[in-house]
Amino acid sequence: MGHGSSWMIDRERLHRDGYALLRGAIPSDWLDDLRAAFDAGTKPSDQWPIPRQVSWRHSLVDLDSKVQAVCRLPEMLAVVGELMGERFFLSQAEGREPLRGGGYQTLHRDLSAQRPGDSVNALAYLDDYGAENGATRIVPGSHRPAQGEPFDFNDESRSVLLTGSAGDILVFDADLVHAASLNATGTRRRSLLICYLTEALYASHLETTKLRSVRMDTADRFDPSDFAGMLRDYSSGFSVAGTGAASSGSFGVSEA
Ligand SMILES: O=C(O)CCC(=O)C(=O)O
Repeated sequence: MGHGSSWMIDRERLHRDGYALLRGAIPSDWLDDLRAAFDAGTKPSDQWPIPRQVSWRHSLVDLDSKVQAVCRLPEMLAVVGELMGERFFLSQAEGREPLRGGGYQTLHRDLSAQRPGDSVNALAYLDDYGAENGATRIVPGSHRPAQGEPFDFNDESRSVLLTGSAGDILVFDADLVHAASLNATGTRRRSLLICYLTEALYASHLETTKLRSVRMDTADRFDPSDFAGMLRDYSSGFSVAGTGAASSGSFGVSEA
């Protein structure tokens, strides 16, 4: 699995669902270094420019070379580019982990900035994740609500709990409804939250880098056409759990 593999993507499904779960996207021999970078970069809530939630561990990792490599994994950039549809840049990368007894979030959207699709986020999991340690819930297709149909963020009937392994990456449109869950056991669930924005948002990004503790160079530009050859239309072969836990299969993307 993972690095160097070719991935087949059902473009229509990606746009309809608003996310893809790339299983095993991070080369497994990177994971120890990534976990060490996460642990080394951990800072208490009150040492961030804007205090962070105390029920989470937050880590400053954006200068780490392996983290930077994850942010540039071609498979991920291909999916980001497909969702975005125009040139984009890496805006933020930080480490986050729900602590024992913490992590639970109400369903929410991270929100696009100026137009639907101009912001795409990714969660790169550094530990196995599931119902017991604060896995992410998502509501497929919730990123483009029909006009006049507000989403009830307390309604969990369409939410799907993702489960999977260290090395998976969830890529999602910033308007997709999602949330973290309670980490009841305290089993580690380190992740990297990675944000990409369209090039048009670069000036506003620069205005808030200090507040967001962004130290890395964000000058690189990525063009969807650079990754076009990596995605193929693929209309069958997906394994999708029904309602409830998505314990197997890939969503929107399948390894070739
Ligand atoms: O880590 C997760 O599972 C989701 C985190 C999230 O949605 C958030 O912090 O806004």
